[in-house]
Amino acid sequence: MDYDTISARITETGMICRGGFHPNPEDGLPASTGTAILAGNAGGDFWRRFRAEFPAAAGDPLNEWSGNVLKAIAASFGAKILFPFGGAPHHPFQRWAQRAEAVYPSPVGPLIHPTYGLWHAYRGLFLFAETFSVPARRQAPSPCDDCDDQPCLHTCPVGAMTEDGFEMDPCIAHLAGPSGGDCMDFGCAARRACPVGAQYAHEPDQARFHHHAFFRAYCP
Ligand code: B12
Ligand code: SF4
Ligand code: SF4
Repeated sequence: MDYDTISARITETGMICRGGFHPNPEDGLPASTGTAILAGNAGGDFWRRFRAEFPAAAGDPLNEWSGNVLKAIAASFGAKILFPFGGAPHHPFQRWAQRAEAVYPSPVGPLIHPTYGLWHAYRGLFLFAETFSVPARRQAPSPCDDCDDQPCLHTCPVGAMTEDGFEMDPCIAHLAGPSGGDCMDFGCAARRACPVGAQYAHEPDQARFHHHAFFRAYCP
């Protein structure tokens, strides 16, 4: 087994390989795991591929689609796979991601990536019994370290992004109201205010899909 082969298979799907690590007991993975490889997405390739296969997607087929695609890859390699979705208890994907690649907690919740900014997500973690080499974790600091203005914390029209975390109630109330359309149609304004990785920001169709799904799931 080798990292480049797995990475190439993931790239064929429109997703990307997000690094890997050799688990230790604190990672909470099965002791039989020699190597863990993370798959995720950033940028438009992933979205266009999904849309080509689900042109009029309703509900939440994105998890179903990415889950099926990654399950097939795992089976072909004889690997196990874990997913970030599927209800509580949630797997600690953000913790695993920080083991696999240079990503850091941002003030607003999602991990920030030096290239993709806040515009990336995780889709699955492959567990291989074999121990094989993975690329060294990139040495890049958090973009937040040099961001004095922190526009992500000062742009939300209802102050739902705070230094103490994300407050869902004011966000959902705003999305339901007459001025919530900007976030519903173009995505979270606070996230869009971050200057890092702007070229990876969601396309309007993708932004609408995610925000409508978020709203449907959490609107009381
Ligand atoms: C529940 C959940 C939510 C809830 C609550 C979020 C929360 N902050 O608690 C709600 C519905 C609000 C939500 C919203 C969103 N979410 Co969400 N969510 C999840 C989910 C399913 C579980 C999170 C969890 O409780 N994990 C369990 C704990 C034990 O895992 P963990 O890795 O240890 O994670 C926590 C700690 O590591 C801690 N943390 C992270 N870094 C550090 C560093 C230190 C030093 C410490 C002490 C702690 C700490 O923060 C994590 C979350 O609480 C994850 C998927 C997953 N399985 O992780 C996605 C996930 C976190 N969400 C994601 C995203 C993109 C979003 C949204 C932007 C968009 C959306 N999908 O609607 C919004 C953003 C809201 C916001 N500002 O936080 C992405 C984040 C990707 C990234 N770049 O990091 C994830 C990873 C899903 C994915 N498929 O990639 N989400
Ligand atoms: S706006 Fe600045 S502080 Fe906020 S996530 Fe982006 S880089 Fe980090
Ligand atoms: S979606 Fe809009 S209302 Fe909700 S946190 Fe982002 S900017 Fe604020």
